[in-house]
Amino acid sequence: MSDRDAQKARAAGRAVEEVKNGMVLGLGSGSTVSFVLDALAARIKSGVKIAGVASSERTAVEAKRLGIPLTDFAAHRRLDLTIDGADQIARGGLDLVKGLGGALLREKMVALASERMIVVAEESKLVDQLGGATPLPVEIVQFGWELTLDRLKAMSATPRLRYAQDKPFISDNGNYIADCGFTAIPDPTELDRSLRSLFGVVATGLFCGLATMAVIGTESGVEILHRRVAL
Ligand code: A5P
Repeated sequence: MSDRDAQKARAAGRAVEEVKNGMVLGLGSGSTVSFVLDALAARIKSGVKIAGVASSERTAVEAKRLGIPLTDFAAHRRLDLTIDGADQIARGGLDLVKGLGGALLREKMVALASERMIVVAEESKLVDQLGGATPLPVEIVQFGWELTLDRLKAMSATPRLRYAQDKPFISDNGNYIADCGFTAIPDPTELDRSLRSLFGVVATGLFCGLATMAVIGTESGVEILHRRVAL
C-alpha cells in the first residue's frame, strides 16, 4: 500500500470509530471513502447495525458488494452522520473543495441532510486557503454549456469542461462538470452563492460550514480537527 493510501486508511479507520449502533449514515464517494466502506463492513461483521445512503452510483455498488445495507431519503429524511472525502480542506472553518471524482451534487445533498459530517483525507489535502492548484468542480446542465462557461469566466474563473475518454464527463445526474481554476478563494461562502446564482449552474464543489470534524491521516497516525466557528 502506498504512503498516501496508508494515510487514507488510517483516517477512515478512526472516522468509523464515531459510528454507533443503529445509525443511518451518509456514505460519501471517492478513494478514501472506499477505505471507510471497508472499515464499515468490518464493523457490520462484528455485529453493528447500520444503514447508509450512497452519494454516488460507485459507492452504491461498492457498498452492496461489501454487504452494507443501503437506504434512501424516502425512508430517512435525516441522517445521523456523513463520512466523506475531500480534495481540499481549509484549516479552521473546515470549508471544503469536493467533486474531483464527479459526485458533488449528491454528496452535498447527503451532507446537508446529516446531523454531523466527518471529512477524511490524507494530510496533503489540508490547506490554509482553498483554491490555487486544485480546481473547483462546478456541475452544470448540458444544454447551453458554452454559455455557462462564459458566465463562469466572467466570475474570474478559468473553467474547463471535464472530459473522460475523449467525451465530456457526465455526472450521475446527467450533467457536465466545469473544473474552474481560481488563484485563491478567500470567501468560499460568497463564491458558492455567486456561482449558484448563474443560470446553468446546478451545484458547486464548495462545502461551507458542513464538515464538523476532519480526520487527517498522517505519516505516523491521525490528526483530529474540529470546526472553528468565526465569532
Ligand atoms: C468525489 O466527487 C469527491 O468529492 C471526493 O470526495 C473527493 O474527490 C476526494 O476523493 P479521494 O478520496 O479519492 O481523494
